Amino acid sequence: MPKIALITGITGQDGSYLSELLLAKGYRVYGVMRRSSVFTTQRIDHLYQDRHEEHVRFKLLYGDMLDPMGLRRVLSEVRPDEVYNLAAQSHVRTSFDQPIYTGEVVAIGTLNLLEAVRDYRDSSGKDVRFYQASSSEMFGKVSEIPQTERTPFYPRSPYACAKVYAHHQTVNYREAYSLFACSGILFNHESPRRGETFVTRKITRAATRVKLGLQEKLFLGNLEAKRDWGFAGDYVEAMWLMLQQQRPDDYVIATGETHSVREFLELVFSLLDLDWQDYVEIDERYMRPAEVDILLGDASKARDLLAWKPKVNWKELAAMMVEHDVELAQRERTLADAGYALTTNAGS
Ligand code: NAP
Ligand code: G4F
Repeated sequence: MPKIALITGITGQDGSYLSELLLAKGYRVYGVMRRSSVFTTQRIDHLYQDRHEEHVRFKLLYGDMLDPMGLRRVLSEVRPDEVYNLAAQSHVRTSFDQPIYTGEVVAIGTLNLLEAVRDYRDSSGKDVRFYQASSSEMFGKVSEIPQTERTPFYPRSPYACAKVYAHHQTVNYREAYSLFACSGILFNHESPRRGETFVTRKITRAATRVKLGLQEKLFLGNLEAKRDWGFAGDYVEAMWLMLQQQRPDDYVIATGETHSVREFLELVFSLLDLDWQDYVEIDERYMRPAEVDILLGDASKARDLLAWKPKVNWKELAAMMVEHDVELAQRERTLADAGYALTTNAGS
């Protein structure tokens, strides 16, 4: 019998890569998505549009992290072996504008799911395994560099505070109820599927559009913040590995390299033979009330116990995103030349 996985946040960046990975491993994959008035399945359309074998092993169900009864119904319908909780209001800047909503989805939403998983485990007798998408944002105002699983948390945003709550709840369900529950403390991971309001994708989208004459300026906030950026495709493999171990635990997943937003800008614009200083303007709207200055992860534990290490480095990641976004900009150029009005991303 194939294993069954349930993924919340299936329509997001990580949900799409994790679905591909699990389908390739022979899993049946069920995803929880929110009802929306517009299509939100662009990142996973390729998994069910083709009449492949995958088509019958991939299914979407409606659900919301704020609807505990609905989550219970989904669990009893799907009867999963593994549950991956990737759903979140995941944008840090937005969490300052919507702190309560972010807290409800990220913190209470995770608790809703943990409770549903515990009851489902107890009533079905299945040894269900749970993955929680924890974040390096929890380290916030860092007390040491690099950060490990033992580094204290010091969250600096409503999003990070909510992730700390969800992280501790996950540990507590492991200790209090013997749930096989793991947290991956993932550092920033990007890809051509990254949301366009996160800084790396905002930069690759803008630089490629500038190159093709579709955009004149790029407005950004703090260029000095440093992040440990990896490739999302590598990071979802770590999620799966955590749930295949003998015992549940928490792991830092990172590349061990950190770069500033300014360095990322320089790299991306130079790949397109452009000077970023001709196009970038600083805009206060993109500054945060409290900033995380530097993140740099030490993933030694994952390397030693999971045999995990990243395959794509920083420069390869930037090149992959630029290559993808050049194609996107070329398609936009063709539409613009044919007289269609284009919408641009509002940024965030
Ligand atoms: P993402 O692209 O923003 O995807 C978030 C997903 O959550 C989307 O599918 C979204 O659905 C869904 N969602 C939001 N609110 C929901 C709700 N109330 N009920 C059900 N689903 C809801 O995020 P990502 O980059 O894939 O990240 C995946 C997870 O890892 C998130 O929990 C994030 O906080 C965490 N994380 C990410 C990183 C990173 O660098 N990417 C690092 C550490 C941790 P819609 O499509 O309908 O909006
Ligand atoms: O790309 P960002 O918005 O990502 P951030 O805040 O690090 O959060 C991401 O990674 C976390 C893991 O550490 C995840 F948990 C979280 O869900 C999310 O995926 O911003 C990166 C840096 C920040 O310091 C920000 O201030 O870029 C700086 N920045 C400068 N100008 C900007 C901009 N960020 C955005 N989004 N937009 C700007 O114009």
